[in-house]
Amino acid sequence: MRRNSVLALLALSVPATVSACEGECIVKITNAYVGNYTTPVDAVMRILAENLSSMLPSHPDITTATSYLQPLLSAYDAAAYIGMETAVFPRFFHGKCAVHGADPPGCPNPDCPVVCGTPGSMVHFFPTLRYLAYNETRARIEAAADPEGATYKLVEQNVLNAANDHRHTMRLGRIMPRSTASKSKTKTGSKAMATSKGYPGFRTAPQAIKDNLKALLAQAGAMLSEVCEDDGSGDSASNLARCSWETSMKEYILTFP
Ligand SMILES: *[C@@H]1O[C@H](CO)[C@@H](O)[C@H](O)[C@H]1NC(C)=O
Ligand SMILES: *[C@@H]1O[C@H](CO)[C@@H](O)[C@H](O)[C@H]1NC(C)=O
Ligand SMILES: CC(=O)N[C@H]1CO[C@H](CO)[C@@H](O)[C@@H]1O
Repeated sequence: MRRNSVLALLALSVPATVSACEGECIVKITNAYVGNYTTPVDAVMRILAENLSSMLPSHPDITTATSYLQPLLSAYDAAAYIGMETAVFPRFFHGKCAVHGADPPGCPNPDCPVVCGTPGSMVHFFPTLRYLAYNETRARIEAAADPEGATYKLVEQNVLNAANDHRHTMRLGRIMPRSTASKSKTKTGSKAMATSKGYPGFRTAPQAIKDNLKALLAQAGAMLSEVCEDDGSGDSASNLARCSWETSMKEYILTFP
């Protein structure tokens, strides 16, 4: 189905006047990048969940820890498409290549050395395209993890609720064994009760958890950088080895007229 429509589009387009990447071309290339980024973004979520789990006294499993982080992923998902489209197209790859009505040599396809909104130009400036997509994804993740934002507050509330539930469970857990405990265990039980009653952590723990969560989420952008192997060289040809998808992306881009 999809293949047919691409072929139909190719057949319909007149090669003499190659259009800039517009409409379906923009939508599909944007979707391809957002789609490819689901893997590294999920990897970041997993690292965050693992860290979060080790930070919480209950050490929840990864699925549970991920559920606390769900608002983060939802915020990213909601912003990913429009953010990517804006970062790649209006901001950089826009317009036709023709200068005074004539296409410069090598333009528009398949390797157009002029920055313009054609598939050929996107292929020629692939390292820039790759970097724009990465930078945008990183900015979206960082925005979602911003401690001043509404998303962050939701995650924080989930985490504090989890920590609170755990404290209640622990309290019950300590009372129960004591009531059924043999005499030899009573001493330990009483000690545990005394500790939990005057538990200094009851007041300080939420603040410590808040601080740890803040430090953790501040690392989200850096985690994507590690997952993608961002070496800090921006749009250089060798950068972002793990978030490049160079061969398949170039092929895909050139399926557009
Ligand atoms: C990277 O993303 C930030 C935040 O969206 C933006 O301000 C900046 O211009 C971007 N840099 C590039 C090179 O696109
Ligand atoms: C997150 O976990 C990784 C390994 O699991 C560890 O190296 C890193 O220090 C942790 N980061 C934070 C901010 O807790
Ligand atoms: C790893 C991955 O998701 N690669 C895909 C990136 O996008 C292109 C174009 O849609 C696909 O062909 C790749 O399979």
